[in-house]
Amino acid sequence: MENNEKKRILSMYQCTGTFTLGNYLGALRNHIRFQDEGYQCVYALADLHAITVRQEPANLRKYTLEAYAFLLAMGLDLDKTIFFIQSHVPEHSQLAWVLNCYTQFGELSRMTQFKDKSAKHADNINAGLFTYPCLMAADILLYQADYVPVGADQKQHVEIARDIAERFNGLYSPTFTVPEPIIPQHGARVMSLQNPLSKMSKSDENQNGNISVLDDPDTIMRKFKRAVTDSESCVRYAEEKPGVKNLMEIYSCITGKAMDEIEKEFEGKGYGDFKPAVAEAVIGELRPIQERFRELLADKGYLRGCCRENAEKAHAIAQRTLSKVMKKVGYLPL
Ligand code: AQP
Repeated sequence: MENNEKKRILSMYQCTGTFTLGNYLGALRNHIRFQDEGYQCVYALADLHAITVRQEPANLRKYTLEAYAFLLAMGLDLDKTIFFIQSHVPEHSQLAWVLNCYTQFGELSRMTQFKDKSAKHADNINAGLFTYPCLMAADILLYQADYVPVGADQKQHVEIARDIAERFNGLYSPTFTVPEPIIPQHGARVMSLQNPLSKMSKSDENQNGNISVLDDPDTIMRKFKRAVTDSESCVRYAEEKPGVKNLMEIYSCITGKAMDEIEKEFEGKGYGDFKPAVAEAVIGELRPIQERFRELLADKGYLRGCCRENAEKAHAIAQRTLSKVMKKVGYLPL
């Protein structure tokens, strides 16, 4: 049941690979908490966005179902949160087209993610990559979302969604809620274990740099043991020690310990003790989720049922917004 009194939070995740520890600690874990903090959460897997970069079809299907099961395994509660797959709700593509026509070429040209991604995928600078922010605006505006939790890299996309909403509301009459970006308080930015100056990413070519949330304990231990640190061998939180700083942030995020507590815990000990301790904390955090994930993934019928039911719930909300929009732009009703 839709609860009109609760503020609505919208978030979507790309299913272009297995989630990393960065996605988990920086976003997913915090976002799931919103469902118990008095918000109505509408979450989705952004498979329409995913194909702005070429995907292997079988992998996209696999990653989508796995990501769906993973969020449920983490505790996403379908009685409180609507959780669906973007391509199952056609209103996203429909509204995106309309919003394309209310967004200027110049605005889209200024998006830093477009510049970054087109530099990274120079052989496939497709129109979808360019108009991605219009689809993202549609994702948000369809649900009349009040808040969108974002990392700093996505803030520009929420701003353009706000601009598009205000423009449309101004041209016609109030149609869309103008969304606010929120940066969750406990959102750690997890860096690559091999290059602690760049963020941990699903698409990192060096798989030793990222921890996948489905990595087994031995792999997690091995990756942490190989993590790039420095020659000082002292567990100290400092900007000039980005590798150690990153490991301390991961450890702190999981154990809840403050930096000075961690420094004290490892006083007189070197990285040979610290790195396995971080690995153990991560393994312990992920173990119960991985177990639940495997049970859920074995029950594809249940997962498909959840996808269908939630797509219907999402569609019911999205359709209301889309029909208002169609009426306002002057489309002849069927
Ligand atoms: N390293 C990170 N630290 C903290 N937060 C992170 N997020 C991503 N990486 C880190 C946050 O995760 C959420 C979901 O992200 P996404 O799946 O939509 O895509 P992304 O940000 O593009 O993640 P990746 O892993 O870097 O994917 P690729 O490699 O495909 O580009 C977002 O809230 C994001 O901030």
